[in-house]
Amino acid sequence: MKMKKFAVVTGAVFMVMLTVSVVLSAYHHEGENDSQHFVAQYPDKAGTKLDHCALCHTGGQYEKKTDKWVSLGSCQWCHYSYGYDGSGNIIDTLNSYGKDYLVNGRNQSAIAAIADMDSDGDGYSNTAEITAVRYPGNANDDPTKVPAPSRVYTKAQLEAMTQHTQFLLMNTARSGDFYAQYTGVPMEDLLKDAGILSSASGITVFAPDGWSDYHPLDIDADPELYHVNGVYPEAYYQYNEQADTALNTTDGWCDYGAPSGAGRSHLDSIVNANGLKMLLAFNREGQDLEPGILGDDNRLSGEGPFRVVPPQKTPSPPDQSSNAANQDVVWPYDYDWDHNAGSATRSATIIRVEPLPEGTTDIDLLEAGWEYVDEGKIIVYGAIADTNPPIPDIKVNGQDGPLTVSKEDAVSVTVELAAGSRIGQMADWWVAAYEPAMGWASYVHPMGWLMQLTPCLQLKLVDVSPAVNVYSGTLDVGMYIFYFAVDSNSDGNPQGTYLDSCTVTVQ
Ligand SMILES: [Ca+2]
Ligand SMILES: [Ca+2]
Ligand SMILES: [Ca+2]
Ligand SMILES: [Ca+2]
Repeated sequence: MKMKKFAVVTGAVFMVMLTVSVVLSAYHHEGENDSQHFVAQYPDKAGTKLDHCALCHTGGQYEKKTDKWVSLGSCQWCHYSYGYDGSGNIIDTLNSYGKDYLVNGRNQSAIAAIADMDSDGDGYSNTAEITAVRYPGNANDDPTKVPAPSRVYTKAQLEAMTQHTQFLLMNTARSGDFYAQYTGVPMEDLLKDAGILSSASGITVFAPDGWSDYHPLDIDADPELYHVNGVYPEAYYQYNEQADTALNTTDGWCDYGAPSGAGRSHLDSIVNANGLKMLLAFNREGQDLEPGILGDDNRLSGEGPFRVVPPQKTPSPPDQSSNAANQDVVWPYDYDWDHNAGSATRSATIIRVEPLPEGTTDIDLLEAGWEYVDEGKIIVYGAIADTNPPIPDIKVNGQDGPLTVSKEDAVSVTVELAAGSRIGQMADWWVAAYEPAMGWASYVHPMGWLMQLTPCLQLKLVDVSPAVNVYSGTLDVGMYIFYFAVDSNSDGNPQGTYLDSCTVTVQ
């Protein structure tokens, strides 16, 4: 089974009940009481990221082809491994918290009974994690991490950016195909605007119906992975009367009726200024994309306000739907043809830039966001610039340095920290000095100065203000560099992720 098929497969067992008015929680299955049990026990956690399948269900990977693994979020993984017909084993989809809940009776009492356990073994009790809105069944999420940097874009902001328009084939595997002209912002440009980090490797796009799709930044050999950066191959317009739904109403499969297709003939070159790109589109044929709505049948109708539009990596004609009975046609369904529309996420509201920076966790919006569909917003988070990073400040005698003092002069070293976005993140704290003849010395709380490089503290980051004195006295002749740094981890090794220094020459 291929990942792209989840977009269109729906079934009776996993009917999803959603209302547009529900802001964040939004993904509860009809006839299922587990979320109610959780919210009854933790009423203030309604609508948070914990009020979601991912509380008890795990994500997973499946081998799409030899040595090619595809990662799925909790919703897709459950549907993949349990199946829409419920033929799989539901227990395989549970995380450690979900298993504890099941074993203890799968009711509200079970939620209470497992409160003091540490289901995922990350050192924090289930209650401590839930209180901090961290997943009790995911050891990679815990109260010592802070939400990753994020940036919300409104439609007006995107429209103010340099726009790109392209005409292309949207080839589906099992629905109808069509040619269309989309306008939007190239995904590559949007990520640059968000301050994408050099450590980033790809993005995962989420829609509020639980759909997600991964895109690497750079071109990948896997034909189903559509890359973010650069241009895609140019294509020819592929017209055939048998395929044309306007002429063949019985089993035609391609809609050639878009205004942007007028006047084109079979095998005409499709020319797009600046080429074909992965687009975050908000406009089709000059019209705003129609916002997505989830129908009673669990089908998303509409594609807006934002849709990811990846061109074909290997241009092909539109092929017949795999569902069509009549495959004796000019372009029958071909599994190996490029079905780019299957990775064209509709109603995208969240773009996670992978991997999350060290010390951070998912923001409290994952796999949610109907509100954003209504408001015309999209959030980009993860490996992007932090606009509010920690700012350590070290001063000698009230100065940032460099400065020169006499060996008879009293020297006072003070530190101050604005924790910024990392407030609450567990960190190594470093207060250290280096002098070539002396080597390293560290201020280690509460002992004082030691002649080695040792963390001052391992503690969650907090604001330190007003400044705290860490050294008072004279210094021998030499050239000292005093450092104050905090890390994005607490591994006991110095990274100096956020660092300030002050140089003092003692004569
Ligand atoms: Ca835990
Ligand atoms: Ca955890
Ligand atoms: Ca097709
Ligand atoms: Ca460290």
